[in-house]
Amino acid sequence: MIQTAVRSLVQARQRPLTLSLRYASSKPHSKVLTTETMHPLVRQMEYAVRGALPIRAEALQKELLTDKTKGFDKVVFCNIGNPQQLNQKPITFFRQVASLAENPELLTPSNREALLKLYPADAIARAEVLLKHIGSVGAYSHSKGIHHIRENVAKFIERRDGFPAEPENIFLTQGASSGVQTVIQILTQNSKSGFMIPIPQYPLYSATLSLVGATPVPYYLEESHNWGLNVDELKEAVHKARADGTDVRALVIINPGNPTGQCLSEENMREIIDFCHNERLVLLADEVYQTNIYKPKAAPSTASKRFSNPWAKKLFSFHSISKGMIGECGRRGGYLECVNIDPKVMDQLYKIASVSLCPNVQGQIMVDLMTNPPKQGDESFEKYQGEIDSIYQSLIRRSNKLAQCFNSMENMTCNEAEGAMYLFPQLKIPQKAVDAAKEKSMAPDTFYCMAMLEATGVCVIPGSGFGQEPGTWHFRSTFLPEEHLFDKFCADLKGFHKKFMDTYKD
Ligand code: DCS
Repeated sequence: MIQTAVRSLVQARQRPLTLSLRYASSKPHSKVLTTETMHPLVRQMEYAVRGALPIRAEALQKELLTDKTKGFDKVVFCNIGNPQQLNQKPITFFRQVASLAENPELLTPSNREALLKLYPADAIARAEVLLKHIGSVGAYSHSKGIHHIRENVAKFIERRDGFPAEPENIFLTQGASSGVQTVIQILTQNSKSGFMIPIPQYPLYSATLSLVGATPVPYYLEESHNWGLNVDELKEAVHKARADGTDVRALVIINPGNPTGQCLSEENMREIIDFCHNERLVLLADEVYQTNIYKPKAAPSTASKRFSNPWAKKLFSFHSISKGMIGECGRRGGYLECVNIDPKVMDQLYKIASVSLCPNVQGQIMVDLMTNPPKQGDESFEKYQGEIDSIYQSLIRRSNKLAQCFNSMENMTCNEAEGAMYLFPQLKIPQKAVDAAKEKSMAPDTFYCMAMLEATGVCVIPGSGFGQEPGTWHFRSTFLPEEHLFDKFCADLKGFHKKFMDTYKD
């Protein structure tokens, strides 16, 4: 009796399974997910920093394990601003605190004597304070990020700009990228929603706009004025787009610029704020390179001026642990500050942040350290400051050296970097090379960069990935290869360039 009941129960449970199997087998070749049936906006999206060139570079890296005949033994990834990939050393104090937070066992009183032989007392104290507020780094935090760290970010903004900032208006994010993506998402009402973006631009913007189906409204930076931003160009771009029916609602400013490296003067910044106010635009200020400033247009006292409260009217500003002298790209930390944003929209932002639960906690710890580093008089201050200065000075030397190298080449001109981590030289590509590129169905700048990669192992990104004036050709290279390898790096680029130009001479 019991056996019969069990059998009929089992049969009842099996029935839907048998049915679904039969259904699946009646359509053996129809795949549910193909590139034809996937989301078309995802398929169309492009992101050059990890596009065709880096994909070939990764394959090349594998080939180099067995093929020793290429004339170089490694790929140099200058396609991405990823300093620690090219052996930049992490800031010691930051890693000390992070490692203690990761392994709180080390902080137990019985270990203290041994611990003090390995860690300075201020790193131990910082880790203890952080853990008091965090609990465990393995736990979800508040969706906006740990309140104590947001307080430290607010104090940092206040010290930097001289105006109060509100921890409640700050969201800690997974790098600046996720903050940018969220803000673009909430500003996009429909496909007519327009975002002014610089050309050239960092393709996070074009990629995200194409993902959400919004309309990019390009404005061009002036290469002949060291990639400066002319407000008349902004006015022309917004009026033209509105006349074409685009609902332009935001302006993206990248300062210092990527890929162009320019720094805005304070006067320029004020003009931009007035422009946003007059045109009813929300300002998206991407300031991830705010400490990578080498030759600012502004006087030194105002060079550190950032878009902030109460200067800017409606503003989202982004910062990151990936850049500066920190370069902790892989930890994915950053913050988004919202200034004068409607409280109900802030609630919606909080709702979106909650869907992802929280930014990763180790990234949040790095944001704490970036915004609240050792101070004068602290045990770790000198070492910290020494490490920051040494990376900073080396970046200046390397950027100058690479700019000189590019400017010494035939058919190439390059503006010096006022900031950031990149150079964006312009190339005159001979007609023969343009024809050869066409035969391979490549843009001429991609053809040049591919030839450089195959000849030297150096991976850079063609200008078409960032946008450029039609008819001009560029590429972007970081100046992050290690300083002791830099002369060889420059010599390899020069050698390649000469051969390329000789091969395709008109
Ligand atoms: N904004 C700008 C201007 C950037 O250059 C980058 C990264 C980001 C935001 C996002 O960085 P995080 O998400 O890591 O904070 N720059 C990419 C680039 O061009 N090279 O490296 C990464």
